[in-house]
Amino acid sequence: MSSMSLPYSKRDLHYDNAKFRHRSFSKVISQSLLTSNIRHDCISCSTGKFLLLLLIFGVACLMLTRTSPAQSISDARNLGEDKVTVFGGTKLGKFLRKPPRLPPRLPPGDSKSSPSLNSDSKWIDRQQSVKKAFIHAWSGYKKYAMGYDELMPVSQRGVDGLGGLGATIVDALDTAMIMGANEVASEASSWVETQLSNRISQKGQVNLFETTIRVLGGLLSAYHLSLAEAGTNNVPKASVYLETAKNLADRLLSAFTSSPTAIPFSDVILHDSSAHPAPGGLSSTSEVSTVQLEFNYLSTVSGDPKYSEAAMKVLDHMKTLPKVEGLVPIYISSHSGEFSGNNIRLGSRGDSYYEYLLKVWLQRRASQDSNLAYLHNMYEEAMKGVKHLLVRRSIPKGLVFVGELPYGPKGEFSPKMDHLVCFLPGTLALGATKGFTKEKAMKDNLLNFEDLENLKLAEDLAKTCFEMYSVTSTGLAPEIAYFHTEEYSEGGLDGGNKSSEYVNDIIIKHADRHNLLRPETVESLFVLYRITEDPKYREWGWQIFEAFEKFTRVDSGGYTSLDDVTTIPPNRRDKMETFFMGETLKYLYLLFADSSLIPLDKFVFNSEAHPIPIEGAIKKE
Ligand code: DMJ
Repeated sequence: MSSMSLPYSKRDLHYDNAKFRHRSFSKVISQSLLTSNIRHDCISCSTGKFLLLLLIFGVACLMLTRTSPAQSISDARNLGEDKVTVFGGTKLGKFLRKPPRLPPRLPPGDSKSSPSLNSDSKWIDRQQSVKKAFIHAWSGYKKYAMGYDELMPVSQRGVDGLGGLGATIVDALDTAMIMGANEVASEASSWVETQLSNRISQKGQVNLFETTIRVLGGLLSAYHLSLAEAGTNNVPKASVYLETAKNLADRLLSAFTSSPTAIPFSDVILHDSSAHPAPGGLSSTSEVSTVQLEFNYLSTVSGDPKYSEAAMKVLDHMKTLPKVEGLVPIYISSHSGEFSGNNIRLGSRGDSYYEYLLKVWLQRRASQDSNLAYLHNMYEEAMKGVKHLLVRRSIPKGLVFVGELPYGPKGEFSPKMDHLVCFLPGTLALGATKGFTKEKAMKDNLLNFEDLENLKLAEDLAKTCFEMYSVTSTGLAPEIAYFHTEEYSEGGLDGGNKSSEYVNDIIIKHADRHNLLRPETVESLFVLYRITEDPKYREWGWQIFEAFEKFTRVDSGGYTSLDDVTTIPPNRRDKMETFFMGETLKYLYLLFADSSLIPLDKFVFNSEAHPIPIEGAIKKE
């Protein structure tokens, strides 16, 4: 490849080593005792020994009496509708949480002078704003669309765009549980308990992928979280979630069993459990490879391997197919089992193939009986391919972006990047540290050169994804952006924010100016914040949240997608996608939460943001 296609040179890597000089509080105390003059003065006299003992006793007391973040939150806030109880304050917290990292509580007068307490309370406030937004979204859905898949908040009605399984309810349920939005959680859960099984046995055509990531994934997370919250294996609600999940998955399995190859059909008729290929027999590559986390977990908790076996055959088979430096075309035939066409991209129809290679490996890598190293190899090879073939820099300001190869590796490069590609910074960061903080991963020597390079790319791409928001008049990203390069430019198509440094780098075509309330950028900001602990990711997330509040909130209830993010006021599209409550608001809430809430070394988030426990990382169910 020419150097043009290798903007990601090794020279780009530089690390802020000062960050890794951080030492724990106890280490600081013990090291200063061992090394400073105080040691000589104190230890040589009995007053000194007494003082030393007093100091150690004091430190021990502080460590034992630190308040949990959840406790701090419930003390600090009372939102009225829902008493704020975050999972961390319940039994779930006891076994999911690492010791909280908040500082000890100071008397009221002192807290003003503490920058760390001030900044904690800023994030607690912001977290509560996200929770309020979630409750507002639910209030619109409940008023006008209860039982429908989605809310049309402007025309105040519901619509079934996903087969009629009340997808918003199931998508939102675990978010409500995580936020401690108790009223929403109880309304959503009673709908699931009383209505969903009937719907599943009566409804018609659903898409295997959409139903798996949203409905099956939502049920499985709710199952896990309700067991964890109760701290016991015998929770009636949890058994309903599990039974409903099995009922649904048993029907979805026909997509696998009806196909002549390992590649499942794309659609299932729920009421008769029949399955059908997409027109032309072509499935999206991302769809067939984005069901494994859910089917694997269902096998684990039901004790029946059939779900996992069917789903894992897809990846097993994909391992054997020819690829372009680990990259794959966006279509695959369920008739032949082969990829179709040459179109390679990490946006729509390609995206979560790469995401699940990593996450399925993370989910199962601790399990004794499976050797899934091939998934990690496929992931690593693909990321090398991304860096080699798809990553470039824009001009004039040098934003790093991921383009497409619509005609394969021999065809022309397209500097087009879907908003969907913004899942990639999060995935790259997760792949680099396996969910640990960068600090810990560095300290424990867990990062090889590839990991460091991927982490750097993750940070650069997260910036680009953020700039796709801040370059527009509304502060919201378009569905698709193009990047100005030596080979590609188009005038008069900027995002409208003339004060953005990147206004000449990002091109937004008229047809691509809509915003569907998508989660990918805030998802990546959340993962990058957890991993790097750099507060800029929280600030960026807050900026995005404020723009959602300003332009997409519908006063009567709910939030709406927009037609054009480059004009003010933007035309409203009249749809609240289920992933706004399932993903976007969940990731924003978690971005502002304590890092021990749904920790990344214990959970993988499915493609619809439903957390699924990593095998062996938390107690057996
Ligand atoms: C979600 O349904 C999932 O994240 C999916 O994998 C891709 N797109 C939407 C959200 O944008």
